Amino acid sequence: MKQLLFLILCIFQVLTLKAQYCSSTASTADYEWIASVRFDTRTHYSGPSSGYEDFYGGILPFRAVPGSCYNMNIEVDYAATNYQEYFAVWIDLNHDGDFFDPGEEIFKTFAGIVGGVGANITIPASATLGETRMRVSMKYGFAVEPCDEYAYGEVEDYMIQLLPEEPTCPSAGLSTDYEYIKSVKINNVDNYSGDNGGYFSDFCGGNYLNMGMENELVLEPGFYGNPSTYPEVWKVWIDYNKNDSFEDVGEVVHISAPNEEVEIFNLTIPTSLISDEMYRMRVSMRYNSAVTSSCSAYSWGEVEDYEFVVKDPLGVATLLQEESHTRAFTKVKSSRVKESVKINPNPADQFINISFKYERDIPASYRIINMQGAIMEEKAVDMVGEEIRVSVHDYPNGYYLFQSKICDDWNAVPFIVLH
Ligand SMILES: [Ca+2]
Ligand SMILES: [Ca+2]
Ligand SMILES: [Ca+2]
Ligand SMILES: [Ca+2]
Repeated sequence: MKQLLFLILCIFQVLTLKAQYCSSTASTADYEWIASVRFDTRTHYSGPSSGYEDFYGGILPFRAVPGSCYNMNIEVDYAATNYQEYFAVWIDLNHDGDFFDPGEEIFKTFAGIVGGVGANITIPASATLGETRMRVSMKYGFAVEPCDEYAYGEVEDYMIQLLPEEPTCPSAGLSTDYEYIKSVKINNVDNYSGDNGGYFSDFCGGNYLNMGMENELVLEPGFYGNPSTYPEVWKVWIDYNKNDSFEDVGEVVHISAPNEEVEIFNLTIPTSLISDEMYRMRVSMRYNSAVTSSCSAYSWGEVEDYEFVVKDPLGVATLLQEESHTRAFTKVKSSRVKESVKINPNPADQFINISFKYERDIPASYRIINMQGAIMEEKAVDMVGEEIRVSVHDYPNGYYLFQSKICDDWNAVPFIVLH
């Protein structure tokens, strides 16, 4: 019986030998640690550890198609002091249990960096498809190696799936003989592509969309023949819920009329998106009529896929995180006047309730302004402790300020309208 157990143990060891990667760890991650790793559209957040964290198999894996470019970002948190850190990322491209083969060191810094680090990464086209290990290391003071054991920092291991093709459904124009997508400009980042024969993607273009503000998109067609132009219908999707489909409710963000000109429109993104995360956008241009499905192939035109990071210049995410339902302040105006304002719900869809209280019976007024400074609503109030309900159902999605005025002194509480 003992011999049989020994034999089983030996077989088990042989089977698992392939996955015996060298260990690597910091002695402590108490002072600085890897707080998040973003690869393409997936982000994994974590806290400090004992110096090493193994997320291989425990979480949704990262994904990549060998030969394609992806954006990667590593964020650091510090307990108190901000130190200079060195970073590196390895992927076991040939699945042989080490990180030492050519090209497996996919990213490395040789200078100390305070805060996070980002990079565009192209996985070599020769990588073996399937699940493999990715090691992300951060070390205080010196460049880091794959099997390093050192004092301060953190090592995190992940699974990455190397796929034969993008998980999002394919879509393309079958001919660009007459028209193609020339460029897609997103907030001043000009993604010029020219004629790509029906499909083009670029996930490393450095595109961004701002939360809580309007974003300008400029879609430019290209035509052959002089002076020929043709009516084109543009359709734009965003995979807001990151399920590799553009077919969910609300994911069509723009459809144009048939148009021979440059198509320009403003886009407001939901504040439910997560700042600093990456989302995928599909742009299709089809001759004369809108494409029905985001997954179709059609005769004339072109499809382009992009990714953008969500930026939050107004601090909308912080606002939502801090007070998800009610935004309030209480301020002592003087020894005699105390004012408080509470707004809910926030974000609002149809209306906001404002509890607007001040302790003395003096004239006061309020107004609501949008981010361009236009006054949406203005009113005098003459009661102490007034409850106000304001309809916002025709307000565009975005960020607004409720301003109250007592004794010529303005105060502002921001709120969000999201339909
Ligand atoms: Ca961590
Ligand atoms: Ca290897
Ligand atoms: Ca193109
Ligand atoms: Ca989706």
